[in-house]
Amino acid sequence: MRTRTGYSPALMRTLTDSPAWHSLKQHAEALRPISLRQLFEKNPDRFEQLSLRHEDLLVDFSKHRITPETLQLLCALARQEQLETWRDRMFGGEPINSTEHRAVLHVALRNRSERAICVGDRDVMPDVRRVLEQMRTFSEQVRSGKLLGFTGQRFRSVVNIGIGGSDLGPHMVCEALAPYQNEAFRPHFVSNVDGAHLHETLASLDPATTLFVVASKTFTTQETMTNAASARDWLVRHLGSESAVASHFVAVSTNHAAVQAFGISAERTFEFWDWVGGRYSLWSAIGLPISLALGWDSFEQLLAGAHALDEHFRAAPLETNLPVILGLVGIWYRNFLGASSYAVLPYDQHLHRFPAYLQQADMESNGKRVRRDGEAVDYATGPVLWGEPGTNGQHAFYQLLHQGTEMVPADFLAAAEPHHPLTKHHVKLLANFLAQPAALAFGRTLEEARAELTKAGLSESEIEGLAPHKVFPGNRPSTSIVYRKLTPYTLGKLIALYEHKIFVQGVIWSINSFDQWGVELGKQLAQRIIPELDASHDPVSHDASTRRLILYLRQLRGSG
Ligand code: G6Q
Repeated sequence: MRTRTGYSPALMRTLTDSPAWHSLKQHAEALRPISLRQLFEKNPDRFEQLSLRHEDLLVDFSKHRITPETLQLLCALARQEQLETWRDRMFGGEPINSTEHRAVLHVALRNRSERAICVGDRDVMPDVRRVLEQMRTFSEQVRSGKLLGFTGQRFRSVVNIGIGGSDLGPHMVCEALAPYQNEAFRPHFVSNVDGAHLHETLASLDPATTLFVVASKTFTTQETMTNAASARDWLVRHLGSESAVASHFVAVSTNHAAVQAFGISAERTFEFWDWVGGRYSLWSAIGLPISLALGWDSFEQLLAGAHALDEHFRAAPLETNLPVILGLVGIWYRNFLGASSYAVLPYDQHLHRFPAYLQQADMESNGKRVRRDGEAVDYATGPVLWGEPGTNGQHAFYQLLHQGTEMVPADFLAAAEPHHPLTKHHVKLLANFLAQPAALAFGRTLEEARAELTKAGLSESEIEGLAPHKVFPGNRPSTSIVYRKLTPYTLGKLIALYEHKIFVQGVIWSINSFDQWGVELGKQLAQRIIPELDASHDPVSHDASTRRLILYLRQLRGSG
């Protein structure tokens, strides 16, 4: 019997019962007592054997609690779970988002080759190229001043109104590539339904020179529709005419009818498709604020970088495949060494939104507890992802990374060359970027701590009291990622690297990384509560806690 999702229960066996899983469990037990210090002492070729390069991007896996054998066993797990087949199914446009019956084709959006990419028997590339051309023309017209606002003035700002996948990607990219922005034209992002976000953003803007992009795949999202309506009111109020909306608003959506009902014409609507997932959409017209703020060449370079990484992911053997190894190393910690969180620590101020962006990409994709076939998993899936730029984090949460009771595998990222002229700063930044992973990996023993305190002239009793606190257990794993400079091309590669890493892990865990049912329930409840906040009847249908909170809020707001 085949289920609705097309999987035959008779053929199914649990991942945790599989040969590759068992081998990894045994291997983990054997490796557990061996420290990174010992692994480095035993094998002087670790760096050569456990680091990978793609163009100028170097990824060093050698400070992980792994050996070359670990990678072989992890690759065997990937083969057992048919990673290559799943990868080809994604690139082949098959509906691998099974609960929504959709293809997953963000790779088509940045396909710079002549290769056709089909959904069913339809090549999607002509549509992709048509919308890219529409974006290019529009961005160039706005940036050059050919397209003007309602009062005949040049646009100076764009406000992207969107949330989640329609905000985090373009926002992160515009921040990451701020050195490519033009002073005369600035991007702004409004996502939160908290009126403070829109109110404070608009306060600094001139309506006559402000362009709004309403970015919403569905064009029904409560936050975005509320912000868009208030932004339209603000514009009409200041420019004195409803007709101003046509010149100052554009939309990015798959819902043409709702866009038209809002008052945005078909020519000012940028299309995308149901095979583009929200959190994978910055490469589509959702990237319009990027091309507006950074210019078309930069946007194309971003696509080109991602495409280069896609080609690597598609063709490189698993053993030398960057996203595959990054993903498998994550599986190693999550499933075999018990790590529950994962930190991304860019030593790159421009990447300050990167952890927040990856938080959505990773946690919304792999934060799932049932497999594709609907059965509950009996193993851990996506970890908690978090992070902040270095060196700021060093003066905050790194204490826990070094001496806490949790092991948190971390990715450290840094560029060899900065965009600014303050070279002395950059040397210090890089020194910290190198020092932290080394301190985490190799730590400081009790003997070393004692020796340091003796050298500092402390008494024997002072040394005994203090030395245990100065011990760093070490053996704490990290990946170091180095690139020449944070260009649009490099950023495209980095994002695609993480996207495919998430895909790899989803395949191993047999989960659908491309739906997000977990965001539904809270949304439905909020819709029910909206009228109740201003009503006078007792909201008895709620649990006792929610009911009393509603009543208290009504009282504080003066309506209860
Ligand atoms: C992303 C999610 C989610 C989505 C937002 C916005 O993968 O689906 O973050 O992007 O809820 O949705 P709309 O673009 O439809 O407004």
